[in-house]
Amino acid sequence: MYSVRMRARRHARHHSGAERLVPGDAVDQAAAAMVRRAMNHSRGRAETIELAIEELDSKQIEYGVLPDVQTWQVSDFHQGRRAAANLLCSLGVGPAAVETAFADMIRGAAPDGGNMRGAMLVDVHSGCRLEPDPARGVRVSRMDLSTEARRNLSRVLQQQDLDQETVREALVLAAKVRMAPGIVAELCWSDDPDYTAGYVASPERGYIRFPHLKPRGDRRGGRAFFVRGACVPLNALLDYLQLRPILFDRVGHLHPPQFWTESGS
Ligand code: WAQ
Ligand code: MG
Repeated sequence: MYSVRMRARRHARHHSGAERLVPGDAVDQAAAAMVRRAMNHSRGRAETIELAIEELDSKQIEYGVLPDVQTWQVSDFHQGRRAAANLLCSLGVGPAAVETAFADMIRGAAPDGGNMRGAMLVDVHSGCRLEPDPARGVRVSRMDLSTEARRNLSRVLQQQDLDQETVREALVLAAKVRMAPGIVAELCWSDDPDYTAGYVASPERGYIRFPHLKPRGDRRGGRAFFVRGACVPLNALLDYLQLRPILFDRVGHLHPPQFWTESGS
């Protein structure tokens, strides 16, 4: 198996990235698809594109199952953010951590107000950011779907018109993150100006989507991984997220969408 990673920059900032785990005979295709994506992106055309292709020992590859998926319908991004914040609290993420994550992602989580290339790590209790480089963040890689799981996932997602690359990729990333040591939850919304949906994923409740977590046209997006910072050594967590290869060969359930109500659901 090979790890194929892409990162692109534009105007001296993070533009887009992608990561796959594919057999040797699919490397060229995967790389070409990534280049195509960076060149035809809703954020504009990339100015520099870097590809990294590495062979991995297939004995090291672990297998996993994707989370269950559910959409919580919300009327706008204000309501979406309230719903996501409530859910995070119910999962054990403390108020300071929820506050840090939302404030930073709304402002642009990198120190210059731009998007980070990766995710921030937020301590569930103190709300402090723990990632070593707050401009770069932590980039999760070396995860993908098996060929069969990709087919099954498409079939499942089609039932609710969700079979898009954005959704499939987010699910795979969230699936790896929720298996990480010390992770309580993840909050994400896209940096794509036309894509307003986001999610909260957790070991406990799976992948819960919100159709609106930001206003349309907003180019800011990001990810926050909420961690029990006192319980796991940071290096073990970083190694897991960046280096451990995981192939998801089983899909979870797709639950019917639900309307979120202010009183809590
Ligand atoms: N590792 C860590 N952080 C990442 C990674 C990664 N591999 N890829 C992206 N990020 C961070 C980075 O800060 C991006 O700016 C931000 O996440 C958003 O990335 O169910 O499209 O690829 O409808 O724009 C979620 C909803 C879509 C899907 C998420 O994220 C659904 C999305 P994007
Ligand atoms: Mg994006």
